[in-house]
Amino acid sequence: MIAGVSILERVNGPRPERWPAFSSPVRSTALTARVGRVLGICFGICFVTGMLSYYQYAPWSWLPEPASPVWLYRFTQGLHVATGTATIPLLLVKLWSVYPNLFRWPAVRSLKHAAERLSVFVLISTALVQLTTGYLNTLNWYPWPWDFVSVHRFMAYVLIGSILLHIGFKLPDIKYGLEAELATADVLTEIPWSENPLAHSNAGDVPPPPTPALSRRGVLVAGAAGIGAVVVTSVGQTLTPLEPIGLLAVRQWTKGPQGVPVNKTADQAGIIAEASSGAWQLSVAGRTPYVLTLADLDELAHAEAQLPVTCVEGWSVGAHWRGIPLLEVVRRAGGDASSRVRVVSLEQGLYGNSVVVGPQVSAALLATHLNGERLNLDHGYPLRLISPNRPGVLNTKWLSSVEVT
Ligand SMILES: Nc1nc2c(c(=O)[nH]1)N[C@H]1C(S)=C(S)[C@@H](COP(=O)(O)O)O[C@H]1N2
Ligand SMILES: [Mo]
Repeated sequence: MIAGVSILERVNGPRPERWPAFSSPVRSTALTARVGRVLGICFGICFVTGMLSYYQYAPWSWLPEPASPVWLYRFTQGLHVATGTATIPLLLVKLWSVYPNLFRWPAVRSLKHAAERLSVFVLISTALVQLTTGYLNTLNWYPWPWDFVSVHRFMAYVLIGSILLHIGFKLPDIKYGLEAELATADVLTEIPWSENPLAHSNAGDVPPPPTPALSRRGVLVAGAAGIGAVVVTSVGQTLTPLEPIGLLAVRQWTKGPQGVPVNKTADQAGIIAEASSGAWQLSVAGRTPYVLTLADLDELAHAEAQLPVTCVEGWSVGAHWRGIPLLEVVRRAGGDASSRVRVVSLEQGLYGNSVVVGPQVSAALLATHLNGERLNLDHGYPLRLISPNRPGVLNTKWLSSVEVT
């Protein structure tokens, strides 16, 4: 204490007029800053992996996505969904650690403070919407009228911008909080609050109740356990050995034909009659157009590959494929490895076609067999595209034609 000014007042400035009437000894800048650091890292990973995923939908022509390592997208998208899921409980802990600030009075103390509050408001509201809708998306549930993909992307920019602003505003607090040691409640009750440098509480310098409570470490451990539980029970949808405990894993390899989950069934796509017809043909357009019949497929399907199916929604599973190298089909049409190839499904609409360029042209298969069996109708019988290091949504099922340009 220097002339009646507490450490807190020196760090925080003079006391506001009214303080919240509740507090917890566990809340502190030290806790908030540590949780915030992990949260920031998760948001960062989620943002970068999300942008990588968007890139797959519209790569620049001079920078097509590489075909190897084949598992790269599986890794980045699994990470995207796992960090996004972990962020939900993390954000709740972070909000809990600071929410008494909402009740401080006066609510706005300066122009800078008003700007800071506004950026926090944007940050929290965007984060809550982004995380909830993102999580519902992994459940394959879209209970809203807007286009998920573009809104998710737009909100990601707003979110990352407001996070950077928030970090900028809070830099002194962050620095202080990370340098301050995490104390236990016992320590806090032994030292008079006003003299305890660790008592730099976000809730204001209200003395904590003198009762022993959960320690700050306890909060961290409980938070980590909660996050761990959420992640471990959902990540089985991509880390397949964890599938048996995948309580929150929506798609599981054991719950689909041929050991691979199905996103859209042949019935849902409305193509059962056409796809299972004996008169099915693949028409190949190019300098030398031709058609392939069911019998031709059997003759040509000699290539094998181990390639994962990776859904943007976060599930993925490794699979063994047999089929015709796409490049062979392209060459026969007069194209080569530098051709631009459009693969079209019997199913019309959003996911009914996929463009293959760059290294993918030489790496992709037109698959007839999955895990040792002829393709199940739900997996794209009689012929589907399967390409490495790409979102599942680009691996069109139930092909009807291939266009080589
Ligand atoms: N024609 C067509 N192909 C499609 C889809 C689709 O809806 N229609 N879904 C895609 C999506 S989102 C994924 S994740 C993969 C999943 O393949 P699977 O259903 O064989 O597991 O198929 C892709 N191919
Ligand atoms: Mo998907």
